[in-house]
Amino acid sequence: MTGTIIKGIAGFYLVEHEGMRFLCKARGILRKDSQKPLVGDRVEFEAAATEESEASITEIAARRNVLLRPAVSNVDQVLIVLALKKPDPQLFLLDEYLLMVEKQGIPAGILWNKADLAETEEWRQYAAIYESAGYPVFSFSSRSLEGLDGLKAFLKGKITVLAGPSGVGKSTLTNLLCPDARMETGEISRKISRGKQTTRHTELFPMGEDSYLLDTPGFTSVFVDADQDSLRELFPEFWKREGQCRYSGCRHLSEPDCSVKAAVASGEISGSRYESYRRLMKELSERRRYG
Ligand SMILES: Nc1nc2c(ncn2[C@@H]2O[C@H](COP(=O)(O)OP(=O)(O)O)[C@@H](O)[C@H]2O)c(=O)[nH]1
Ligand SMILES: [Mg+2]
Ligand SMILES: [Zn+2]
Repeated sequence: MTGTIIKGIAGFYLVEHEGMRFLCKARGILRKDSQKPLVGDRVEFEAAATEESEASITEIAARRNVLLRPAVSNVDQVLIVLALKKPDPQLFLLDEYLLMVEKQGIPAGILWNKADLAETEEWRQYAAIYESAGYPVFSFSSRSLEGLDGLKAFLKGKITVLAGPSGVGKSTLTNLLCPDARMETGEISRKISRGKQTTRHTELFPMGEDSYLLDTPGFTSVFVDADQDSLRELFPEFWKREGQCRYSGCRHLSEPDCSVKAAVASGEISGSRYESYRRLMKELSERRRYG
C-alpha cells in the first residue's frame, strides 16, 4: 500500500492512507541504506492485519523537496498567513517570508486572515499588491467562515505549510480544517509568558482528499539568504522584466532606462514591494560589510 508519513513517534512513523492510520516501523533495508523517513514522505508499506497495529515501511518514494525547519518533505506550497487586524499586517515581513519561500523554489500563496475585523476595501488593497506580483491571494475568517470555499480549493490534494507571524490565526485555521488537530491557540502575550512553541514536533494534519496542513510557530523576523545580485531574482514581478532594462545585470536602483522602476512609476509594480527590495538591498550591503 502507499501512504504519507504524517508524524514520527519515537522510532515509529504514523502513515496515513485514505483516512486510515498505520503505525509503521522502517524496514531494516531502509536503515541499512541510512534512509531516514521524514514527515511528508510518500511511502510503500506493508500493513499488518489490523489498523493501528504495527506495519512496516518498505520503500520511500523520491522526494520532490526537503525543508529543514520544519523537517518535512514533498511540500507543494507554503501559505503565508497575515491578519488584516490584530496584529496589523507588516508588509516588509510578508515580503521577507515570500523571499524565503521563493529561495526554496516552492510555490507561495498569501492568506489575509481575520476578514471579520476589516472592511473589504482594505483587503482588496493588500490583495492587489500581491496579485500584481503574481501570487494567489485569499481572504478568510475563522469567525464568519467567509472565503472558506476558495481556500479549500487551494489546499485540495496538496501538502501545505502554514507560515507567518504569531497571533494571525494559523492554529485556529488548522483546528478548523483538520479534525485531528488540537493546536494551542490564543493571544500573543499569553503564549510568550508560557514560553511555548519551542518544542513543537512536526506533524501533518490530514484534511481528507490527500490534503495536509502543517502548522508552524510564527517568526517575527526571517533571515533572507541571498546576496545583492540574486535578490532581484526572488521577486517574480522583477524577474518577469529581466532583459527589458537598458543594462544587463541591472540592479533596478539608480540605473537609467530601468524597466522595473518604470513599472513602479506606472503602478504595474507596487511601490511597497519595490521599497522592500531597496531596504533589503541596503541591509545586504551592510551585512556584507560588517557580517
Ligand atoms: N477575529 C478573529 N480572530 C481570530 C481569527 N482567527 C484566529 N483568531 C484569534 O486570534 C488569536 C491568535 O490565534 P492563533 O490561531 O493562536 O494564531 P497563530 O499564532 O497564528 O497560531 C486567537 O485569540 C484567536 O481566537 C479570525 O478569523 N477572526
Ligand atoms: Mg499557532
Ligand atoms: Zn532595471
